[in-house]
Amino acid sequence: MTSGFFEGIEKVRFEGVDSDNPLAFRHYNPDEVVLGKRMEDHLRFAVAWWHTFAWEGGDPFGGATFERPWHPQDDMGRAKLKADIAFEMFELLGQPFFCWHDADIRPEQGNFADNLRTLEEITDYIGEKMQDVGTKLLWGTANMFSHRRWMAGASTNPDPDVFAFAAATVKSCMDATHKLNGENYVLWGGREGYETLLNTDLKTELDHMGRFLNMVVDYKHKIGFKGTILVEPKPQEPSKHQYDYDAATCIGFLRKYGLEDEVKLNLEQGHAILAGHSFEHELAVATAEGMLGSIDMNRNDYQSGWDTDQFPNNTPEVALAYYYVLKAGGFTTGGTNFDSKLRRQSIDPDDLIAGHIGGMDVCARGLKAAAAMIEDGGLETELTNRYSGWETPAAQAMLESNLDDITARVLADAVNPDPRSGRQEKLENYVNRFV
Ligand code: XUL
Ligand code: CO
Repeated sequence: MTSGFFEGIEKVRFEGVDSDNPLAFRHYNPDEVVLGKRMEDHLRFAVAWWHTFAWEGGDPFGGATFERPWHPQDDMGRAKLKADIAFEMFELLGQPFFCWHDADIRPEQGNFADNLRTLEEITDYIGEKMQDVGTKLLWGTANMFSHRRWMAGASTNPDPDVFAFAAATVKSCMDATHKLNGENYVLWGGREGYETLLNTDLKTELDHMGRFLNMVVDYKHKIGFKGTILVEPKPQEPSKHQYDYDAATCIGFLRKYGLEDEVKLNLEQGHAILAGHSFEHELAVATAEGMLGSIDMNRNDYQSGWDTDQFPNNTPEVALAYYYVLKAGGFTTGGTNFDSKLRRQSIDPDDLIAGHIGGMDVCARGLKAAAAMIEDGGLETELTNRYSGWETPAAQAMLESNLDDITARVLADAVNPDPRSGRQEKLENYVNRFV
């Protein structure tokens, strides 16, 4: 028996581009083979419990608009109802994965012992539903930003007791993720940053964060968790400045604390935009370092300046994102999480379904365009041509030489290079042929 929340909505099916059914897939066909692999296995879609089920529709000027049957979220009975309805939605959409924060799935109890007890109870309950429905856990994570205890940070908090509470919380969430066969464990530094440098010892806080992450990695090995540990860059919000600013900053941090072989990145489109980058920039930085883990494919409003977490709807952008994912060899443990929330006026149950359908369709189109570009090979050929001068033995030898010898050769051969076109417009036109 279902809860009736999605009454009248049928299982969403692929009907192709000519369908006018608003609740059908036009592009996402899980079984369609793209570059030798099923689309579902390329994209590895996940629903984010936080934004889809826990967010109530509030903003700084007004409270909840959604008024779901599982609100208010302060009671275990309603936490279970929320799980029931979540799995009804996974089934309707054919979602292969989902993601959670501890605070999304169980009510906050105000103390660690009761948080632990209720987390164990709800994750056992969710584990049974996973058996029935077949939706798997892409990642689990700890919410160390909502409760007031975290207001000055978790592992970076000046109070060692908050560091301790954070360590115990992450251990409990890693245990729960491991129990549910999660494929990754995420740490987004929600309040790991500062509001003002006037009260912040930046070096101490970063050292504590590095030590904390090392403990997380040690614990992963201790319990035999085979998934990937991921950190998620974001430049600001909720803190004025977040330590995990962007992919490059995270990579530098991981190297400094000896974690570069243990931790990868969960990159989010909206966070890239907030950092003043394109999403493909963040993906290219991570893949250049072999550190691409997973993605949160929620888009940011380009005019807002804050994190709007909308479902993706820009195919050309998404195509370039998957181009880098495919070039990196595709996802291993990672996937495409929609860390997206409805707009607060979208209060109907079928808005939830439509949001995910739209996101999945745009990603499917993007993936197909990216695959076509890979198959055509045009961008790769351009790159090879552009850097072909470096293929000569003389050019390679220069990299092993020194400024004196190079200068001598520049003088002897009267080296005087002719500038060459970067061909950007031609390349943009090329990409537009595929999207
Ligand atoms: C916050 C955000 C989080 C992380 C997990 O901006 O994106 O949902 O993905 O904590
Ligand atoms: Co996210």
